[in-house]
Amino acid sequence: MWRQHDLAAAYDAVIVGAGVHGLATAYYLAANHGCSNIAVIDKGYIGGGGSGRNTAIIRANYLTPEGVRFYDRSVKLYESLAVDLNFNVMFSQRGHLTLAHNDASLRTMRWRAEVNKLEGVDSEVIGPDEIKRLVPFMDVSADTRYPILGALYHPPGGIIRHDAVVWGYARAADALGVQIHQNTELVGIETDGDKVVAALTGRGRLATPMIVNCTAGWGTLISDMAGVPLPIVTHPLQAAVTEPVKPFLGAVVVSGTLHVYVSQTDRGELVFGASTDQYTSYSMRGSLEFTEELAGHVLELMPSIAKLRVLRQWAGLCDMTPDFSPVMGVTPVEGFYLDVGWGTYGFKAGPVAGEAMAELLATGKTPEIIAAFDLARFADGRLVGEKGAAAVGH
Ligand code: PYC
Repeated sequence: MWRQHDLAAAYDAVIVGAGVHGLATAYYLAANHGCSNIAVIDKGYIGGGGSGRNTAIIRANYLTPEGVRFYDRSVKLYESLAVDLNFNVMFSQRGHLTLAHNDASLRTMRWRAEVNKLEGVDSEVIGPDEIKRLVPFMDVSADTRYPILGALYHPPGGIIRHDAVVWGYARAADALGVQIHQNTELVGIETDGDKVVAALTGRGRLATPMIVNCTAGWGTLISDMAGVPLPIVTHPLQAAVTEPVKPFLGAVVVSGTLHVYVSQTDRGELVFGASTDQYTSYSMRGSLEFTEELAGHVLELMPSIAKLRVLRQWAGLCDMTPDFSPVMGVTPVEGFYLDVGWGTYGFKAGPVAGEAMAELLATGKTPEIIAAFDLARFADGRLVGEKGAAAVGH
């Protein structure tokens, strides 16, 4: 799939983080701009961080025009990814439903639907009868504790095989000459004045004029190495998967009120997630509290699966920004670039983030599609508030 290399003394760019963001950036640098003297380094293994831990939901039904345009480009890239990478990424656009159980969330769904439509994204608010047609087992009657008043329905949304995405990018980037170095930890960033000159790794010094921070969880620690503090706090987000059962759940179903989202994999397992853990931590362990709370919420939504057994649970790390939008682009340190702060949205943005970061590195110009996500917005008061588009309670 990809080769092992000795570390070279110098690279045109060093990308930190071999998840979907880092590998996609490397791939598009090589594929779109002919730059392949690039090292992607990771302290662990390919896709071992957020890329292997998310619940693989892809969607573009965001709240702000900037967010909708950005994630829609990602959905489009995902749609052609299997062909582009010659690797089956199993993208299943089975539709995405965000349930509203009260007037306030129905209003937000209407708002999102209108912004989506204005940006050419297929989303609409539907009522209980239509929800029942799409998800027949769902109790849409008025007798439940949290009656379902409607939902934001987003037909292009769905799920993907997240490991395949990471492996596909790694394989394609490798074939174009990019070097991937696993078990290679960044331990420092050498600067000359305000300019990057080298990435210092546990395995040696890599001379380079460009370093891209494509990490999740450790985004702030890497940026601190360059002297660029970030307004980010890190929270674990847990998820769980059940034993497989016959296919019965077509769409992805999200309920912000009940703090639960669920989809059924092609193997028949139900993949569940809930809210981020309330404490900041770098822990990626599951907890009993989470499973108990999740089970309570799930049973409010789907009482009929009470006997289903949980196979395993895990956690990933979410770098939360004040406005729930990422931090992308240049920094005050020349040659140090950011692709961080993904909160709970990172995996779905991988392709568009990679494409845009590659363009920035290759041309020196910030692409319009990421201009709103710059670091300077926090000082300037230009926040891009995406909290209302979260699947996850916070
Ligand atoms: O934004 O769809 C989402 C999501 C689901 C789980 C975490 N984020």
